[in-house]
Amino acid sequence: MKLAPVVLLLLCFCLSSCEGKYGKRQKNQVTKKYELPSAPATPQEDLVDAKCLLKKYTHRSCSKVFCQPWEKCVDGTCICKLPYQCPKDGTSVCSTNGKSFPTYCHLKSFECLHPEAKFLNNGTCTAEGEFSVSFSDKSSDSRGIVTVKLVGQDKKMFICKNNWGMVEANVACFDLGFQQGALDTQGRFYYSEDLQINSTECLQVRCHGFETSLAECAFSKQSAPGYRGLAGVLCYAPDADLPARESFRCVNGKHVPLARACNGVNDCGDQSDELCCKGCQRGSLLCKSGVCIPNQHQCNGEVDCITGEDEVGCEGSHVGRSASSTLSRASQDGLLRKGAGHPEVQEETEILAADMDTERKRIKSLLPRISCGVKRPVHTRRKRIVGGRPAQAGDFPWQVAIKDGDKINCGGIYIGGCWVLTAAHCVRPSRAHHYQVWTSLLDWIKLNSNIIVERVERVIIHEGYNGTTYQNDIALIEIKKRSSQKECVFSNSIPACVPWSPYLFQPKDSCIISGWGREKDNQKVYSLRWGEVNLISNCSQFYQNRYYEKEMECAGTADGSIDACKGDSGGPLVCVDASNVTYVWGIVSWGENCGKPEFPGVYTKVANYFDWISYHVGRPLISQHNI
Ligand code: 4AZ
Repeated sequence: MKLAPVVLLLLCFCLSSCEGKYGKRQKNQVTKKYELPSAPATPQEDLVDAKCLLKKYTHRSCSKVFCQPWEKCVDGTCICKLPYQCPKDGTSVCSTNGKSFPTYCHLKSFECLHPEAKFLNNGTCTAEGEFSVSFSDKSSDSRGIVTVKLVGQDKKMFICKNNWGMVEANVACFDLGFQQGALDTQGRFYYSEDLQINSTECLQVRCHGFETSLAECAFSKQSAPGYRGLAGVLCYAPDADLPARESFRCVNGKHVPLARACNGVNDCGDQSDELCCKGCQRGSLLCKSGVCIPNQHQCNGEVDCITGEDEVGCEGSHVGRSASSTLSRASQDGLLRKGAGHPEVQEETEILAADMDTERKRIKSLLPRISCGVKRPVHTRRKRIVGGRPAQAGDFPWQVAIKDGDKINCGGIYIGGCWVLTAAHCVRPSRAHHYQVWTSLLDWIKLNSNIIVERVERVIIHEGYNGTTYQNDIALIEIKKRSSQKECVFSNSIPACVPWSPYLFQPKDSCIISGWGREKDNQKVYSLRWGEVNLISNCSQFYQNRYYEKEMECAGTADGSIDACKGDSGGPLVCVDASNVTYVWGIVSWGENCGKPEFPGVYTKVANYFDWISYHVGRPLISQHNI
């Protein structure tokens, strides 16, 4: 596969006001600071979560968004994969600087590792007469009508205004070396005589936002509606005139009008205007994680919200899907196709370029995936802890019991491989050989036949565990392998997924606790019981100076009727996402009494310990996305 066919020219026809004002290839730009106004609040300001903005999230913050297939999520940031970590399967591509790569993933991985190399123009590949990409550096300014040139052809082509938005404009400016992308897609552009806008055709371009060159976007030819229908762009320069008020300061230093924050469009270029939202403007959808995505991304066959809800209930609706699949077929054929454009566009169109967005999705589908949090389809009779209900076989396939000598004193959660998660206050490394891990146990008076008893290899307690405050109340149990086996076989168990982001679930979400712990009146319980509790925000009000927001989670019911109690410790608080995937959101840790509404149960917030867990068990075992 070859990259798209363009030489991009940004032609500037300026009034005196823009002469010499904007530099190109801006690297470390210094910008004037326009902070969010403190008062009065505008409607857009109400949509933005100011506390969240302090965390400076961008398109590379994998607690808010998925990483690209050529990146992996490490410590909350998408970092570049090495090229060998890309799937091998694919077609070779020629980059904008003439370098040949075995696949598009290899190209993007290289570009991610060496962003400066894009402008070196040191390669030799030219995509063998089909389409190749190069870049003209004639322009010395930052605004103009965008034109592209097919390699091997003299004719310049214009971009249609139709479908030209900030996402495309940002890509055009990145292509030209403006690191902060575009300031605007509109503007008064002046047309030189020698531009010869007499073409009857323009190119409609469609980008996704991850591209750094227009050549990676999808192009289709359309009949041109005159020069007013042609796309222009004003690339962002640090001294661009913007009113100090009513502007949003992007993490990359660019300022965009506040009216464009939380509208689903990545105006900043680093997505920082869409990642800290309490609500979204019309035309966009609010993910539970506080991210606004464009409506077109809903039900497009690709999950955009880390919480998964944009692809739920999509049967029969295919918003935005048909366009990309049409383009993909064209690109895979390597053909110019007549009449196969976007369905909303009536004109006859001609597909010109390989569709790298489709290629990106294909690469994504080839990445290894782990299996966790999805139960086998058993017919569970919802037959119906403190106030809980009895569990049926297969209801909690991640639940284990930890036996110390004769007594079951704690629960645990199977997370895959040889690993069980529990509370630090449940176990001691020196007693490892005394422990047994029981799986599939339902009732420890009437033992079921499929119970498997495992011995313990070692116990790892969090180094920050404090037995007085219950901070970092988390531990890992490594199960002993059977002498004949290389792996641990938890044949009846299914691992719960380990949450990689604190934004996967929110206060008021309903989650489930399970265990063999005591009833409210301290009555002993022999069968596994479960109950539904809600995540509770602001738990310091119940446990002043004892509750640590970042490390702990509170959950309960308004009347306190359902709660964890003595003996449930170390067991799971699980939450299920929109795609029906179960996560171990908490570990039963502590609480004042049991079943009192003014004292909810306190849980270790597992998402806070993703990196600690992955350090011990290995990232590939628990990483659901982009290992
Ligand atoms: C315990 O002693 C315990 N109500 C666990 C959870 C709670 C209280 C006590 C929460 O293991």
